[in-house]
Amino acid sequence: MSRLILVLGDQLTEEIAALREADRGSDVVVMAEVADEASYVPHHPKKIAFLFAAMRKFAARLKEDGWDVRYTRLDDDDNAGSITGELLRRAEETGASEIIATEPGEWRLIEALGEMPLTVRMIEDNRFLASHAEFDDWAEDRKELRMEWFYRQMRRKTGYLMDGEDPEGGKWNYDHDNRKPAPGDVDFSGPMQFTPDEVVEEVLDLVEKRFGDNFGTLRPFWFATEPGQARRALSHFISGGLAKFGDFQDAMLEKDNFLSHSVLSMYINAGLLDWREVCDAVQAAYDAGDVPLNAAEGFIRQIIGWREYMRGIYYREGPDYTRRNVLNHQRKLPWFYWGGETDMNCIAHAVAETRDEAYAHHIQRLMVTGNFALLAGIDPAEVHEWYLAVYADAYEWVEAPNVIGMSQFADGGIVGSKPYISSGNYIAKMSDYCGGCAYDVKQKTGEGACPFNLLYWAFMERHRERFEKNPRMAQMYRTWDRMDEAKRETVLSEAEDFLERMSRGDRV
Ligand code: FAD
Ligand code: DLZ
Ligand code: SF4
Repeated sequence: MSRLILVLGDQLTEEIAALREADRGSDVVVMAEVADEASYVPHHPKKIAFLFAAMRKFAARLKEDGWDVRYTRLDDDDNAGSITGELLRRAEETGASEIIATEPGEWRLIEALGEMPLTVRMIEDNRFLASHAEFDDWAEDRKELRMEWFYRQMRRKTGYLMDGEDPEGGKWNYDHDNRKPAPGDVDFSGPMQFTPDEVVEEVLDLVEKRFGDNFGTLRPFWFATEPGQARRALSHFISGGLAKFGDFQDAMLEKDNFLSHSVLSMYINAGLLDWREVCDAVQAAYDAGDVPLNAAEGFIRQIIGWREYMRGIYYREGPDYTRRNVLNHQRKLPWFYWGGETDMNCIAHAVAETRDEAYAHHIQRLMVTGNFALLAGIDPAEVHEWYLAVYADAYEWVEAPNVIGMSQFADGGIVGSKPYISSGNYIAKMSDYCGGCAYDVKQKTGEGACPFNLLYWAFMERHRERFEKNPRMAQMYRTWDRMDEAKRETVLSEAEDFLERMSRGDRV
């Protein structure tokens, strides 16, 4: 009897675990565009279009290769509306009683599959370097799960940038060389862009009709939607962007949305590119002498370090991770995250880029929108939903540890040893946003003072009990305590006033 092989929208590779277990002669592949997946958060239209187009093309390739693929389009009359509904419908149609699935990247779907009235065999996703067991082994009995130690293990395991037992160049991590402020301009032309073909155009029309009101601009649409294109985007980055990736990894420029970032995460996460292929290409560029060590190491660390580590945390911490809120932050996410107006140029710029591209680079996510949400005491569940919705690369397994853990410290310090907070100074140093801002980054209080400056100290004071003893924050508490008392009171009351005005919906 045939079995159903589930392939989800972010599992688009012939190498995916469930397909490797399947029998091309007798099993039936199930793929479905469904309303539930497209609307459990209001995804950016570009994200939906990217996945639907890539799914349709993948299904066509499988069919050409001789698979029996049952593909449901969003507007098909008999579309059951959910992944589990589609599986049930296909089970009835084919008489199959067993489903083979690759473990989904969100607990929500893992649980739904687990509750189905059919036998579901869930196989761990094989697209990662570290299995759950390996991560748990590493994490077991450690007091702190710091990424750096996990990363070193992954370097040894893969042999990337290794000189025998030692790291290439003598150091494991060149992060300190990767914090150069924004240059005047960058000579990388940005990610490779692709003209929509017929399949993509058809999907764009559908998405426009069904999701046109979601936050985010659909057209122009330039993403790769098949592996060959994604590979070309990778080569383009390796030859044009990688060399500068290290130096300007943390920089932000108003007129350049991408700087030297690869813009490959959406392709890697959806299965169009394999992490190994990406890292091999980086290692080869380094071996050929085309890129410096700090660039190659910085990039490889993001993939075999941060990316793998985040996944490990998500599955280890379990389904309640997205509801953690140790700082008890309750404020609603301000309207300007969804495109409302704000005078804060850094936020306005990061949100506009997010709206236009379904993309913002790491430091914009962490030190602009993330930093502000944390300083302003926004409910981390709302912050999490926003990030999950607006970025083309967002699935909970990678988004939640970045947001709940790294960015909002809502997990109490599992991912980070201290919260990622900064006043306006950091943004002024790393970007050119402050020059064009209605606020003055140098001003600490009074009319026109940068809100980050006020909120930074208000956050420190609000959470004194938790962070005062943190050795990495003690110096800042000493600076705050040395300030004149009247000034401290002014800072706190102006911060409070700012937050009240923001929550009332005034333009801030
Ligand atoms: P590059 O800067 O070129 O980095 C290279 C690759 O490294 C990326 O493609 C990605 O695969 C990997 N990578 C880098 N940093 C991380 C990280 N912290 N965690 C996991 N992988 C990483 N990444 C996602 O893939 N999906 C998300 O939903 C997501 N949400 C985030 C939310 C917040 C608040 C923060 C601070 C970070 C988030 N990240 C997320 C991580 C990172 O910002 C993105 O991976 C990166 O910006 C993608 O752009 P890029 O491909 O140009 O990356
Ligand atoms: C994100 C997404 C969207 C928008 N739509 C679909 C879909 O219609 N069908 C599908 O199989 N997958 C979709 N996805 C990706 C899933 O939401 C993703 O597989 C889970 O969140 C687990 O990572
Ligand atoms: Fe952002 Fe403050 Fe700079 Fe304005 S002055 S761009 S609010 S950091």
